[in-house]
Amino acid sequence: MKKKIKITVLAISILVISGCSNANSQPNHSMMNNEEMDDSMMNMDGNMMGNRHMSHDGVVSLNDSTGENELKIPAMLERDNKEEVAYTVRAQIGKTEIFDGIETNTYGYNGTFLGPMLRLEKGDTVKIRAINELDENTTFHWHGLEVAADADGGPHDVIKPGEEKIIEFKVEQEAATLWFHPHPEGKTSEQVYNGLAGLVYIEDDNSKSLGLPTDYGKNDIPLIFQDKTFDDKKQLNYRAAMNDDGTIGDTLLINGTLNPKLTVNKEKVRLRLLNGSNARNFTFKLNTGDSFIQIATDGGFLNAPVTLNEITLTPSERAEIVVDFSQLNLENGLALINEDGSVLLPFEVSDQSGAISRIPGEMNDFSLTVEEKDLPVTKKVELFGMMDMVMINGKKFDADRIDFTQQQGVTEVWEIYNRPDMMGGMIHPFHIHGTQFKIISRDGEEPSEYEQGWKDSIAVHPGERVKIAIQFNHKGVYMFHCHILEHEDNGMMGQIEVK
Ligand SMILES: [Cu+2]
Repeated sequence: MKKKIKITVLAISILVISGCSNANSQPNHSMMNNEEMDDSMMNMDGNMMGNRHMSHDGVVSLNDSTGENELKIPAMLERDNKEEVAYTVRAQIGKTEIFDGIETNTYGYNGTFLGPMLRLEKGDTVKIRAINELDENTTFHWHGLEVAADADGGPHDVIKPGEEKIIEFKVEQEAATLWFHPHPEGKTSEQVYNGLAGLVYIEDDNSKSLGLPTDYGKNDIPLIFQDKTFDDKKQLNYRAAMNDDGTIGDTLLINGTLNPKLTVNKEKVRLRLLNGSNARNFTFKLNTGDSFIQIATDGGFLNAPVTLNEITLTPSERAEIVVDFSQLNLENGLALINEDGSVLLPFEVSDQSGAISRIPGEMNDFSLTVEEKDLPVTKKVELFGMMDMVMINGKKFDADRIDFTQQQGVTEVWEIYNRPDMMGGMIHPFHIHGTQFKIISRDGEEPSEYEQGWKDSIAVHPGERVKIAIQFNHKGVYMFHCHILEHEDNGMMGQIEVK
């Protein structure tokens, strides 16, 4: 009897720690590896285990934002000089006052927490002096940028403590909201969790001529969503919070702001959403049930605006949406909320009418051609596993192994399959470096309108087969991996050499 009670307590604590969850939305495995799972299933009262993943109680909810702090807007990074597009980016250790009067140990770029926004233009030749002022190895990865592999900042591009590297590339892709973060082998999750993440905006003639809201920080707002667990000293104790299946926290920070609110005018406001979490999925909606307009995916504008009531972003995915505060009923308060109702970002709407902007009916010329649709599948990726037993095509990452090769400039079709396990499986957000791809189909069906645009990360649901058309414009060895950062660090990553 005593043993049984102990096991039940264990099972409950596992439930509490990791949370069970909806297979459609959240990481949902507990803190056991395969063998432990098998053992405990045999030892345990079947009822408990049997219910574990049937229950859709969800992972730990986020605390509602009280809205007591105005949202911080990342500074736009100044160029080093006027003559060339040169920037200096330092990875630093610091202390940040996230909670009033308390210093939290954090990492940041050119500051103590998170990083600045780099605004690049299509056609720019960019030079970045990347300096590692941490006391551990790091890399500078430009997520979503179509650059040569030696500029991409994958695990091979280690910069040691106290060292620096000049990174050069030409911006050849269209306007988009991208980001940068570290990518050292086995340490990505901890470094991102501690605060290393920044934004890259690309603008081009099209983005500047569309008439969309473009006043940075006023009606063009970046929103980096990250969930954290703070210990009783209000520290980010990654080792204590860490879950091999994806570290989830109860405390939301947006742009590093605790309990944020956003003050806006009665105008159209563009929100550039980035899920910068280690593992949490977000489904964004307005508390009033009102719709909003999506205008962009990870890598560029949609051809036409899409009206949505909610949008789900898995880790590393972005979307740009426009909320028209001149058209909404503000009587009962307006907020961006998560799927489960938790308040992410309350809005305070001033009486000012704000700027005149518009959402044009035509924004881009993205297309999936008949030829691309008809191409045979030439690369198969099978995502499988959980916790630290995660693999791609049955293998864990090996820096010395090339998994695929592809010719530069040649489009191929990849099929990504998320093989479910006995627990039902979980979503894996699959990311490919150095390129933007097109979704051909999900389980044979045309993707929804809101995904008919450039993507560099895609949520692949348990049991789902996704086909994408993908081309690399540069050479070198690139990573492809699950963007649940603990899965990436646990080896759910492979390498493609573009020749
Ligand atoms: Cu994964």
